[in-house]
Amino acid sequence: MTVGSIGPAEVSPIGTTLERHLLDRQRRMPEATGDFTGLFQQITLASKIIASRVSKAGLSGILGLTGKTNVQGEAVQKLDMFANNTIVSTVEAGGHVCVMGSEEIEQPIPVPIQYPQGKYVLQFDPLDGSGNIDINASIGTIFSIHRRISPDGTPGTLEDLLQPGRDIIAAGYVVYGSSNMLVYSTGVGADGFTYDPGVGEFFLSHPDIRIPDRGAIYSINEGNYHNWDEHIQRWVDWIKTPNENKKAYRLRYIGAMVADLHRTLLRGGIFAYPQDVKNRKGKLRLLYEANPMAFLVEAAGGAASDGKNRILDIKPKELHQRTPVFMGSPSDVADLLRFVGD
Ligand code: P6P
Repeated sequence: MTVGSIGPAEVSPIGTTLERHLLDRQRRMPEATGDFTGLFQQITLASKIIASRVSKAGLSGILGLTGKTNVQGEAVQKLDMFANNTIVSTVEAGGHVCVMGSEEIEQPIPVPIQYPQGKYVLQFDPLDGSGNIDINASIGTIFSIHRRISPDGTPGTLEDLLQPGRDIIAAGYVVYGSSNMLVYSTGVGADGFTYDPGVGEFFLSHPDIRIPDRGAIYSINEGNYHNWDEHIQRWVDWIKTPNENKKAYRLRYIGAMVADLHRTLLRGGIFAYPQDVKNRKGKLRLLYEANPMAFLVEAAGGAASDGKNRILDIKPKELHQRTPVFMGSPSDVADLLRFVGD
């Protein structure tokens, strides 16, 4: 087989890079202009830069690489702002987006007028779970892409950002862990790519991820038990109690939504961050945490609810609004809803 003749259906001898996967997808869409592929490549580049800096974060106390002044005496941004600025500067010049929304920035992020105002809208949590950095636990980047609804060629608007999750055209995350993985979906199925730092590329390692119908793990911060509503307390008491119909579920909680949901996608089970007396609307953000992760979970065959409604059906009202989150294996989410619905 000569390398040049490999078609999309054949497996390349070097494995399938993310770029190859995106180009194969583009070739299957005659109307594709390459804008989506270009935007995705910019996001991927930003994630590689972030991964490189995150891997050195542990040196900050020694080399002043993070959050202090570095060896040249330059002020160095905190990692989450570094991640935010890396994504913004990598994407804005590409001409594929008209506006961005970030957990780190209060207002919509406009694309400078010297750049084309593209047809897409990008929202992201640049470094989810950044509290885990100091203990070298997993963190991640979460993103979602919508099409703009404001007139083409004009600066993007807040309304472009306040679209429901069901209108997302693609979403993904990068988890910076024992290995760095990127998982994305354009709506049907989710594909996982593992980063090879020696090559500097993501390679397809988890094609067509499908979440099990039921798992054996529940993921929730039980330290909030006494702050929860009674029906959540009853659900947690039930899920960890064995009976004649079920074993006790095991508790796993990494403290970074992207990592807990990555495990949930691969192993099944349920991730929950309910509302509580301190966070009556929940803690997690709808637009750049819950929506993209709900899009991915549903694309992999799972379910994602706020306890009453499908998360992707929520009509956003504010850029940083919060929502309760229950997502994972469909049967596990259905069990939870039986308690919440009581
Ligand atoms: P808690 C990280 O700070 C985060 O936003 C999510 O990634 C994570 O699931 C949650 O908060 C953890 O919150 O209150 O359990 O530390």
